[in-house]
Amino acid sequence: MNSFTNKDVAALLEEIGILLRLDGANDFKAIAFDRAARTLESLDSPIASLVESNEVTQIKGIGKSIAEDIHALFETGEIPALVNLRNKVPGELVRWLDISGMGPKKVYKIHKELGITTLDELKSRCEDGSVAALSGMGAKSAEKILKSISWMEQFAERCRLDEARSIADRMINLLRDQQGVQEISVAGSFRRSLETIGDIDILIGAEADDAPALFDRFTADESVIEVLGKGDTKSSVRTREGLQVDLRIVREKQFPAALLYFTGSKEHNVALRQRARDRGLALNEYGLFKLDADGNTDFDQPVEYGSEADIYSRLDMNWVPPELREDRGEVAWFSEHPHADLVELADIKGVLHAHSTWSDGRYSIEEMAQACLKRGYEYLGLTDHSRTAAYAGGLDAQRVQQQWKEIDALNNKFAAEGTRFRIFKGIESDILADGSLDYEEGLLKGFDFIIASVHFSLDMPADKMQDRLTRAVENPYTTLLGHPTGRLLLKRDGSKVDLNPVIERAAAAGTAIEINANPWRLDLDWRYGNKARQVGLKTAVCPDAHSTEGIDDMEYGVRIARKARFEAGRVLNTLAIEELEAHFQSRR
Ligand code: DGT
Ligand code: CA
Ligand code: CA
Ligand code: ZN
Repeated sequence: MNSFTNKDVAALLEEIGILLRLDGANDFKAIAFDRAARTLESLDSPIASLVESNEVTQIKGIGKSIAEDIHALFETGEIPALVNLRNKVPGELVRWLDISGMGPKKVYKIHKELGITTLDELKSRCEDGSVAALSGMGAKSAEKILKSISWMEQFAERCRLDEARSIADRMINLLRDQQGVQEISVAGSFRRSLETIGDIDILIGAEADDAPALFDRFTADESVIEVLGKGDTKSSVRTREGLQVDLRIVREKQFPAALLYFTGSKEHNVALRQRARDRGLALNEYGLFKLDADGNTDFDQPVEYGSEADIYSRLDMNWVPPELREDRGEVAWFSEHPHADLVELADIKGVLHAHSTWSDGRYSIEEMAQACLKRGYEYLGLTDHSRTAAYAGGLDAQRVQQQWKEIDALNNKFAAEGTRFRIFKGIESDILADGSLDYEEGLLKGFDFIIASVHFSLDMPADKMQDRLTRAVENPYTTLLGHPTGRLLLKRDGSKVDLNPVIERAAAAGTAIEINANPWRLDLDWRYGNKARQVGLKTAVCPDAHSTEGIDDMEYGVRIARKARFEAGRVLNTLAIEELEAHFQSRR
């Protein structure tokens, strides 16, 4: 019997849904797989045990034929329907889905009508006008596709934090318990929580004798599609996701210095090496050494250390959290301060910025609230879309009033049960082109809090956008500015706007700017962190959840908030219910 987690199975079913659509199948057939995948993701018991007790068909949302697919998976390790589809649907069509605005239907249409399968072919057919000539396409669509492809090419080599995370987790889990592993850590940009990752760096401390077997295990993993290099100290592979993973093995004694070196950034390393030189020392990936009379590294005179913190202390400074190692003032700070009080996931007390079926979310308000409760949160700040966002089911004034009644009823229920949980009445109000919010003042007054976000005309001139955002943050009803540039990482550029003046005005007005935790966004960019700290800007780490699983994106947002040097005290959703309510009221 093979073993799969609910998440594994959900991912495979989701893939079937996507491939079915790319194969031109009926929508209802694909939807059945989507629904089964969603069901599995939110299932409380492990699917494996339901397979064993033959109870899969009893799960609501999973029909007989999908149940058979799941049984086949556990028995044979694969789902025949998926194997067929993978053979039948050209692999590169899946990449077309990364093009902004390209759904499976469009992909299928272009693929069939023009008889093409590769990105290169798509590109040239956009250029020669064939795509524009298809019914329902036009020159504008073709141009959009071209722009998006050029983006993809530019970033083909990088991936998002969530994608890197699943690959890094898998590799670390694979290697951690192998014979001879004394220490193991991820290093590089992933350890620094950069918003996109070029390749994953893994470091192991082990005896030289154990290294070959570890490299063998690494390169033989089933997720590896190509071995890029294999040596005595380093191996590199490409995984089926297309990402490179580097594994380096050093002696346990050398591990802290190597970890420091391979965590980077290069700029941070350069600053540390200079600091070492100033103290008559040489710092490199092998360790810390004295300099000889000529100023060269004297490998015969090593300086003892047992941890990264020891090495920093030899350089007269304190340990720097990896997120901050970007040479943006951290070396000076940690030579004077013991820590930077960075916010932690455990500090986060509630969820702000979430959508329900009232607009474009997948779950009811109650389901979203229960999902928050289950994760230990105290409140849900519900923010469905406002009326201008009609494409996303934005609420008109009447629907807002109806939603408030539902929220009141749920809150009363929580109170009656003695459950310490509150749903705050929020809205994600569109910021109109002139910077105003989306409802009349009379209605705005009734919300507990308001997130103001730009969802259209993202590409207006930078100075106009600056005015638009400034007006929005200075509106007394705005609690929080949502995803300030609207970027989608590796996919779509955000608004071209200098946010520094907006941050100043927001801080002066007491308006916070969110760190959108969706790994596609991570917007506010952490690079504005120093500016934000100077002016005392507050933030909230917001999952922008459109489903219950979306709430778990919080983790990525916290990583970025740390990277931007936010302390818990400047993060609104570290406040307890009553404190947050008081904050909302003080903004009225
Ligand atoms: P990435 O992979 O592009 O997202 O970014 P990193 O930072 O993970 O870069 P990577 O994988 O090329 O190298 C990992 C770390 O190793 C890097 O952050 C610093 C260190 N490193 C690599 N090459 C050099 C170098 O030539 N000089 C210095 N000072 N450090 C280096
Ligand atoms: Ca890397
Ligand atoms: Ca690397
Ligand atoms: Zn939004």
